[in-house]
Amino acid sequence: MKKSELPDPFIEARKNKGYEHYNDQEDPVTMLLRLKDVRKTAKDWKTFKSQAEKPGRIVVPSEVNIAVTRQIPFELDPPQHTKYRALIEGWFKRPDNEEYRKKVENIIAELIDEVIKEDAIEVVSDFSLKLQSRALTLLLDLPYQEAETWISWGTHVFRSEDNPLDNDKAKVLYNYIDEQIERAEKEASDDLFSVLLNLEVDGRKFTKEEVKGVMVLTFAGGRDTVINAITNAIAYFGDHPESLEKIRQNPAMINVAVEELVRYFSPLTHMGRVVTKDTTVCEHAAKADTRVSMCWASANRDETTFTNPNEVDLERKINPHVAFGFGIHKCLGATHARQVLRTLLSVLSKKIKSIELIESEDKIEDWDKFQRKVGFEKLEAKFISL
Ligand code: EMZ
Repeated sequence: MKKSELPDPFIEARKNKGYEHYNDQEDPVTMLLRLKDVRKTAKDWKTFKSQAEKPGRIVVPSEVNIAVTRQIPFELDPPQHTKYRALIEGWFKRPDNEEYRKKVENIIAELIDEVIKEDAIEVVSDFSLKLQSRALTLLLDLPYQEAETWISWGTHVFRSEDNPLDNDKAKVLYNYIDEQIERAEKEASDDLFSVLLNLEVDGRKFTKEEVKGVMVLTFAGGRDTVINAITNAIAYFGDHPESLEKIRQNPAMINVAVEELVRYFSPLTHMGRVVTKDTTVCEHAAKADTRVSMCWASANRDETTFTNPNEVDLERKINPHVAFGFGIHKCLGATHARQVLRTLLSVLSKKIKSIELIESEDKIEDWDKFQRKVGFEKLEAKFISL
């Protein structure tokens, strides 16, 4: 098996039943595995709600034991969701702009120039974590230096090596956000903290808790997901130098190529919802107050929609993937993530001839019946310049 391959562990269960149970900290989840059911569930926010009583419950694995703040707009439903989303959406679309793209390009070019000089690097910590953190300074419009703090947090803001739900780690993020809110309160500037503090909802200013809710989502939602996507992309081009060459010859294919990589990688395996009334999904009874999850990773390999779903086809024509979610809650950070990945492909193709993959350790998620490779714990590689 090639290092960059991400096998589909859901294939049999998806074909046979369409769902499977996952026993998550005594709050079981029914994982929905087919694209059709995933979409239907995402659309029906009245039956499958995001606004759970306890914050953290729609995340799988559940974060109720570490979540002190409701993530906004992610853990709200209409009408609240609609209001908050409309207020902040414009800010999160800024990455779709030439000036922003240029800045992302500078960050990536500088990083690639750094790693080219090395004999070998560990991609997760020496490349992906740095790129995610540095690019995030653009999304938040904070000084570049701020990335150093975020790099020191490691790849996940709530997970550490020996603890999948690490309270101490969560506190580092929460305290940091509190401090930044205080800073922005004292001295207004142009960054996202200041912008949020000045927003108005229902005729009053955002509370600190609301600002915090948006910021926790911004830091947590796009952290390991983006890091895994970047590392997986490096592994992919390591295994497929011919694809890099193809992009070099035809950069116009980059947008389509990124959608295919995101489909194949599906960096967020699934997202949960709380069932509001007794119902059925996929001919399976779903009781009120239990949880279901929409398994994006499985849906994105659904053979009834995608031809050769387990192959990466960088020119795939029909690609209605749900890697960024679906419906009213679809990923707020997707514009930024796409810009980072598109620019990464562009700069790589201009500067790099090939990437030699040396050693690796897979990152495997454990969902009881399914073991899913989502990326790498470690990936040692050498970048070879053109
Ligand atoms: C939550 C989630 C959001 C969660 C869109 O995804 O991402 C996870 O990585 C976080 O742990 O808290 O933000």
